Amino acid sequence: MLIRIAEPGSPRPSEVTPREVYRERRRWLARAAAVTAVAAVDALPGLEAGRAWSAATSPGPGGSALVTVPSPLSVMERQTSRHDVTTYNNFYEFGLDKGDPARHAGRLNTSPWTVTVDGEVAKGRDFSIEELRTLAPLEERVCRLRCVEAWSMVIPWVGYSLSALLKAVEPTPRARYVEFTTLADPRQMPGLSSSVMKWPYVEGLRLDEALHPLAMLAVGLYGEVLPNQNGAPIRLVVPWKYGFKSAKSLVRIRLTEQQPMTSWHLAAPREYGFYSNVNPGVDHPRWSQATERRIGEDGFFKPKRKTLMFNGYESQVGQLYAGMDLARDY
Ligand SMILES: Nc1nc2c(c(=O)[nH]1)N[C@H]1C(S)=C(S)[C@@H](COP(=O)(O)O)O[C@H]1N2
Ligand SMILES: [Mo]
Repeated sequence: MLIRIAEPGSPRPSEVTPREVYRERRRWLARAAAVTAVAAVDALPGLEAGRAWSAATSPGPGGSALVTVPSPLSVMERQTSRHDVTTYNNFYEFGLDKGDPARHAGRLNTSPWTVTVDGEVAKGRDFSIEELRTLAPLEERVCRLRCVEAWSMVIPWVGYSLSALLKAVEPTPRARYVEFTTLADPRQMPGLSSSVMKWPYVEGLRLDEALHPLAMLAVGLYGEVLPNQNGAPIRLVVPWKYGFKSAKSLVRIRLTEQQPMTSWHLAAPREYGFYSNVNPGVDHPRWSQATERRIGEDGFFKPKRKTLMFNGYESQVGQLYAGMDLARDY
């Protein structure tokens, strides 16, 4: 029985044999070493800026503080420690282990950074990260994040509703979906050598979901600039959907008429649908979604907590899915 207490499988597209995992990791480590060398050379021209920035975004207290107002959309729940939030991560571009992003994302150069907003919009253009940090008042908004792997955290994000950006670019009447593309730079991201999915990492929302106030662009957490491993310099947070919808290190936001393809759906269509709403009633084909382990709070031997419909945000987002069969549109 004790063996069964291990974590549920991670959301890889197919069952991976230990030998494949081992080979993958070995290839990855070799790649990581190569990237370190390249990054050192690349850092030379912009050394000053790069150094200032990586100091500001390195994990641990003392990062650069952000001025925030409290959000009315926060949940009043015990927050996961900053240590757990910044050391237990999924960011496959930096490796598959939970500790890999904290170990390897420090080299990611997040300045300069632009996000292209285009597609079905009247005023599409590039936004610099500086512009994005000041586009709307920064809220400290405490949200639950429920990973598809059946663990969860409660995180005080810093950011604002994605709708502020979407409204600024004026969606055309044809816009029905939003596609989010994240950085894929093999010189900075050793995990791209892994074939677990096609890069870049792409996610999508229906436009009405994206305009819901709870859908957030985050530029910080715990009152400070976002650490690289959490998706610096800007990432999506969609608290009523499984964590993988909350795409990190965004470089492009495109409004579309057609439903975008998403990386996880492409990798394993039967396991990951377009909607990916947190739903305790619809199991993942390989494990239950009925319960979850709250990181840092529930020990392995404590009973797991029940997963809530839409991750506890049902009263706020439920009407977005009125009349839909959520077992089919999973
Ligand atoms: N670009 C990118 N974004 C990503 C991922 C990833 O691998 N790459 N992992 C996702 C998953 S599975 C989860 S659970 C959350 C984790 O966010 P956190 O590490 O800040 O808690 O990021 C999501 N965003
Ligand atoms: Mo996840």
